[in-house]
Amino acid sequence: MTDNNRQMWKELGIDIERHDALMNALLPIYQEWYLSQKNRPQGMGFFDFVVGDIHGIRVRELRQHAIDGYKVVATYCVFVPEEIVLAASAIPVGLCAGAQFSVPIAEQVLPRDTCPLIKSSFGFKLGRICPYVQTSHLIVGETTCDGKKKMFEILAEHHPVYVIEVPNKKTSASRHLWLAEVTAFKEVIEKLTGNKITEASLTEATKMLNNRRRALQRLHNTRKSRPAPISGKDALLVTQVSFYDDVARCTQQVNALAEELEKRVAAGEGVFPPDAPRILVSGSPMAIPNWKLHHILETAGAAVVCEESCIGTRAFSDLVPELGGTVEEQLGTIAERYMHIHCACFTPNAERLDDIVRLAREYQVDGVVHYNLQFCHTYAYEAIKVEKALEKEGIPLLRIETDYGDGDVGQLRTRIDAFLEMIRQ
Ligand code: BJ8
Repeated sequence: MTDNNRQMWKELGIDIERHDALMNALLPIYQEWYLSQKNRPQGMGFFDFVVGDIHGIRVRELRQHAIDGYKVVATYCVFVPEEIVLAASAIPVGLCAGAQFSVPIAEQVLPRDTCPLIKSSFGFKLGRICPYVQTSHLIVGETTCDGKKKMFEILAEHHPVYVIEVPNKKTSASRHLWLAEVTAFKEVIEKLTGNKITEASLTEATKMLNNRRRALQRLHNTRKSRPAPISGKDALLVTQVSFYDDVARCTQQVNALAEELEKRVAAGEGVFPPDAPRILVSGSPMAIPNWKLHHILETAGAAVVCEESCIGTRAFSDLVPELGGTVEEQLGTIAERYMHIHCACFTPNAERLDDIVRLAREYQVDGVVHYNLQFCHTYAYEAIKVEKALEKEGIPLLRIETDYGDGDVGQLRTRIDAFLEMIRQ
């Protein structure tokens, strides 16, 4: 941690003592869980560097952007159309919400029986620990689940917040509401930035984000091979970093990594033995630095080869068709693309079940682990349907409900060991 960083954090109003405690907890875990992995691709060097200076260089870039008169827009959900943010020369940043560290701070205010993702994100702001939050001019929330939408009301007492209404169904009436919300969001962003979104700027932003999605698709395609050329932990990290790194730079780095992985696949090289049980993790998102489940699975001998999650396939599977047209026409195309994110907040949500079965086949998995953040009711209820869908296909499932703490690690290890043993037989 350089003196320059500390000075910047002070200027951002960060609670330095708490922040030091967070870094002192986080970086040794990264060292132990990530850097100790064998035969990692060289392309992970960039992502190690990003994590090593997680609150340094990128925050400095965002601050410079703000000093130059532009805006930074923070988000928590893949439903926020980043195309609109970029098209107004603002920078979208997906906020961290995956750390246990900020949960007790949030519990001073929020009900304890709230999902850890909500508590973690709120605690980062309340505790003044996250320089990304402090750098942002606006946090964009959504109405995807009850806990989040009520938390945003309280968060608005501490930071400028705007909430987008995400419908709960995928009917044509819901699509109309969603398009109206996307259009209203464009107006909010234009007002915030003072920049008019044009046909050209929206087209350009769409291309940039599609290129990042294509790069992520390319990387994740390599995980379909046996043996997998990259660990699940590393692949998860790449997706996590893609939420806050510069879009063009990240795209370039992901493509470089994907190229290396394609060579590994061609040479039949991997990071696990070819007979390691292949696992699809499906469910609640794993925001950075939530690596707990992947770490337990992979240190138990499994290979995590896919995440059906918003920090996974839901973030990059669908592109926005690059059709051009007027701003209104492009907003319509963008809105429709986002309606293909099969979040458990939708009812019914059969498309997610289809996706899980399809991904299980494409990635040649031996089993699925359904990952449920504690107190996340939408995913917990949907797990019942996931179980039935997978049973029909003869694909084994393990349902996990957990938080960000380490209190249940021993119990999780025992259950995961038994699940892998059952798969191996
Ligand atoms: S599109 S999954 S990123 S809402 S906060 S629903 S874990 S109780 S995060 Fe999500 Fe958008 Fe949907 Fe994806 Fe449950 Fe927690 Fe709510 Fe959560």
